[in-house]
Amino acid sequence: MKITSARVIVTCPGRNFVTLKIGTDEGVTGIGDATLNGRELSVASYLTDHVIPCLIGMDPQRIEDIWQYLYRGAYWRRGPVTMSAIAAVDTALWDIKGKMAGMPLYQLLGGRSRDRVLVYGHANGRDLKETVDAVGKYIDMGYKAIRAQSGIPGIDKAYGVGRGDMHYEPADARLPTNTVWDTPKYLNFTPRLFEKLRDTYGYERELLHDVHHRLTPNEAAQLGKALEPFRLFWMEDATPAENQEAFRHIRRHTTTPLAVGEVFNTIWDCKQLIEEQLIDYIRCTVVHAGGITHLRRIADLAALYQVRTGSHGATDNSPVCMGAALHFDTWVPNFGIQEYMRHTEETDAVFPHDYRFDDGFLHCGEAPGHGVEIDEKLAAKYPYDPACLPVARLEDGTLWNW
Ligand code: KDG
Ligand code: MG
Repeated sequence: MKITSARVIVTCPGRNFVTLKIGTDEGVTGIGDATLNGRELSVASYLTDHVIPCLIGMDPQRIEDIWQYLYRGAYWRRGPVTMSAIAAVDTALWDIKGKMAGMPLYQLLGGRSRDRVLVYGHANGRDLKETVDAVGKYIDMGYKAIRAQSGIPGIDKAYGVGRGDMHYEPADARLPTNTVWDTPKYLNFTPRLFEKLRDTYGYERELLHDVHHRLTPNEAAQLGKALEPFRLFWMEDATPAENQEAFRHIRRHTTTPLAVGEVFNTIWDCKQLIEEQLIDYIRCTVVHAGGITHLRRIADLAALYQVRTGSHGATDNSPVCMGAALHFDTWVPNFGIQEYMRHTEETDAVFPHDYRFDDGFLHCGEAPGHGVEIDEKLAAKYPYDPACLPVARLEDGTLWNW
């Protein structure tokens, strides 16, 4: 069997997505997500200019060997562009293998470990009241786990606050928008938000919160401690994790569960965090961490240390990534939770899929492969529309972590 074609499809049905489609001499095709929010065309070029010429003629059944070829063979390893490109190839090849076998992807991985996949949705509001109401709406929709983010008095454009009724989409302008960050205001406000949420809705639902890399290790330790009475499912990205050791300090001072990893690309980015049991959940997902083949290695390492998975599932991961992630979640023994930010109707129409939401859980489908396709005619109607993620600055103008 041979790969006879591979093409990159860039489309913007409300937001930008990059998809790799691989064709074979047996007529079976597979697709993989290659979207890197705000840097989409770099992955498109990496694939078109550097990867696709190597793929033509290769045997698509040799998923592991092709992964190693693209990782070791480039000499330049790791990084979000390389690993998203490798992920796209890997996802498309697992899709093809599933279709050849006539089996859904989770069966190829080892079969079901669970009947359904617990997901968390995103509730956000411009202020405390709006956020409390938004959490109520998610409870009404059946969600068992809800991430709460709120506008903060005195902070302009806080992370996680949507515009109107739109899904929260941070990549909103051709050049990065400026947002302002103020740690003391955030630290004063956030425990009050979760106190109010627990007073209003009790302790039955899981609540999550994303700090989005804004705090120092000691500030993160303070916040974790202050949130303990409100029993969060997790506190995410409390401090930037390039310095994995920083989590020792946070861990020593709080029992609030810690989640990290949406910006990680390889097992090396999380090795110390996992081996020293400095986190509870690892958030890598298919598209940014080298595909199913590599994500499985990360999850297996994590399982040794009772660290569970909590894959990134923002809208900038396309339905192709979500479909593949749900098969992974259905199999992976040390599953924790899956993030689920619903895509718009336009996006769902471009990427027909067989996964479905029911009562707080997602179910992957039974179609062979990962169960997601791309409607290329419809995709062509939505040309690429460059959009950047914002930057954050302190009130004195110092650049901070967005
Ligand atoms: O592209 C960046 C988003 O994916 C990110 O800001 C979303 O932090 C995020 C999350 O937890 O979903
Ligand atoms: Mg996050």
